[in-house]
Amino acid sequence: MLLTNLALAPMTGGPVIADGAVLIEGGRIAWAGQRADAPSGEAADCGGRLATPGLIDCHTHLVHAGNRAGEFEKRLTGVSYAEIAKAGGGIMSTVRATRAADEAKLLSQSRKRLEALLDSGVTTVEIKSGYGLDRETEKRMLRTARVLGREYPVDVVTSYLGAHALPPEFKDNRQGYVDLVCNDVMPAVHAEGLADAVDGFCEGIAFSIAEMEQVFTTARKLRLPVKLHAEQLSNLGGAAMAARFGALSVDHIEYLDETGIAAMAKAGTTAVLLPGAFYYLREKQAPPVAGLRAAGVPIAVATDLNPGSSPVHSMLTAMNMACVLFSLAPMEALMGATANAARALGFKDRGQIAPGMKADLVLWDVEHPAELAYPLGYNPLAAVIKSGKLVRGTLT
Ligand code: DI6
Ligand code: FE
Repeated sequence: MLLTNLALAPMTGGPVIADGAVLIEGGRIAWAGQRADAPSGEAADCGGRLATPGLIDCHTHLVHAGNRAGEFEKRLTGVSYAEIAKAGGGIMSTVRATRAADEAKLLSQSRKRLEALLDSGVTTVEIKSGYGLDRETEKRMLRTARVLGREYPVDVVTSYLGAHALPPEFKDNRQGYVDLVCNDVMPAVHAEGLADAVDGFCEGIAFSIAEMEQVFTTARKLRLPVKLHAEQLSNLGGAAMAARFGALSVDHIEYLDETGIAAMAKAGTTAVLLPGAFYYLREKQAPPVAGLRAAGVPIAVATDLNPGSSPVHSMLTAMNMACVLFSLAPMEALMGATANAARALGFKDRGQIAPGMKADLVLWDVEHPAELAYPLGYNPLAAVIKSGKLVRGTLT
């Protein structure tokens, strides 16, 4: 299939191609470039729309049960996210709801969230566990994520986030829980092929550096790549520790310092910015974007779609927030939602419009890519091509 008469944002480092064409063969991009140079053959006219790589949301907690709008009301009266967590709300409130939900209920609630996310042009999504904290519920969450990947035209990659919060049954036995994560649940989800990576939350209200090191050491033994929620509310040095384990990404990083940036640059770790959480928690300290740029650390952007700190269901919204709140350039935000998000997930076969890449493309009714990150609540999506197949909209 040859697509012509489209502007191309290839996200390969090259410029936007005003009058481009893309040849798709066998679910892959066979050729991309100026229309004048296109191979001959039957062509579909795309009406001058802009084509970007399919968007990649590299950090979500979209499989969960329940709702935390009540906490939103509390936070608006001045109670902090950390205070709510300490009082047994926050993540634990979603853990209770998720433990109580069977697979059918988890699926039906999660489908609606995924459908919203797909409306924003997402063709690959990462989904974490972490609201079960016991073996069976963690497995149920990850199984649900796998089912969603079969039901919808999207590639789902999963992360086991056992080290998300300390479950109440281990309240006086932190090491007992870390042992459960390392010796029981992680090997179990790995054995069933349910986890593509291992994640953790390194924070005063969650797990320490020493605890996360144990989790990552086990992940390394199982050859599972790691990533970390770090330096979100304070600077514990989690980013540098994760970089020592060759982490794919370190996420949030509002409080990241120069040492952490240097460690990430050296390890080739991607920085994942989650402006939705920053927005909802009304954080004051923005991540060190200038330092990341200067050190050459790739910057990705994700929704962090979760019921507490970031009920954001659109990659376009996350891109907008990354521009407005963190001063990313619109093209940087798009890079963060495509090529750099692919890196954050360890993919080399997507996130760019280039020969050999998966043919995951979105066509937009815009003239320039900056228009994608500019409006809020407006969706210029015109068509989605997933693995070479038109799965939404029309080509012209
Ligand atoms: N950081 C986050 O942004 C999510 N988890 C985490 O470790 C939020 C989880 C929640 O509030 O439910
Ligand atoms: Fe998160």
